[in-house]
Amino acid sequence: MKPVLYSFWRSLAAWRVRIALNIKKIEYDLSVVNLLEGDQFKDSFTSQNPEHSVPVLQFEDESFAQSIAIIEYLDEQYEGKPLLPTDLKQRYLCRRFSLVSAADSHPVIVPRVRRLLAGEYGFNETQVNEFCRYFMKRGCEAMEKLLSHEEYLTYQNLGPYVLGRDISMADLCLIPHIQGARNYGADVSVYKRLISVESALYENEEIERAHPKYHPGFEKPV
Ligand SMILES: N[C@@H](CCC(=O)N[C@@H](CS)C(=O)NCC(=O)O)C(=O)O
Repeated sequence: MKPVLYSFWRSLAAWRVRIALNIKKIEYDLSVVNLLEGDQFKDSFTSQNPEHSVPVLQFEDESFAQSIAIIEYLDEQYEGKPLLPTDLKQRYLCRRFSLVSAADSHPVIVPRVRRLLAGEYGFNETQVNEFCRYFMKRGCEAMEKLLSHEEYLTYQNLGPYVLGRDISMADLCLIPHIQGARNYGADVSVYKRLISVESALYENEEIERAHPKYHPGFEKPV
């Protein structure tokens, strides 16, 4: 039986996991959780994830949540292309880069934060979008700078991805982050290193296929 990924087209965290599943060649079914219509609060979903968030990856009677934890689980459980490097220093660099988006920028732009800003603190739509753009740009700036640090440059010189020759979890975090920044109106063309890695990544079918434009319910961001 195929696993089921609970996902939403706009979710950056679910996007990371779709790429991971594609790279590991794990076939899955998609179940759409419409975060803008409050599907994450339905009892049927809350029993899967009390955090009311996607992604959730369900294997028969076991459910997994938290994109980074899921990616690491898939990497340890499944053969095929690795999602994290085996070298310990490189693994650290991979996690460090990933967490710039997954731990420090993305968590403050999710629907629950946007709802709180608008509902409790009186932010209008423009202010909410400015807030999100600020944090997504901060993430881009940090990632761009990291890529020019010597420890990342050593690997960058070997290939087109964050850690050189092989796609890793760091790339799985970079792809959604850049698009998320664009969605909030950030001019990402200034992040030359990020854009160069992003272009190289989209040449891979596993990456292209995970794009939200192929996700049921996709709406082009305005
Ligand atoms: N740290 C979590 C973040 C999960 C998360 O917040 N997902 C967002 C979509 S990207 C969500 O479902 N939000 C629902 C809400 O905020 O109401 C992960 O990486 O999986």
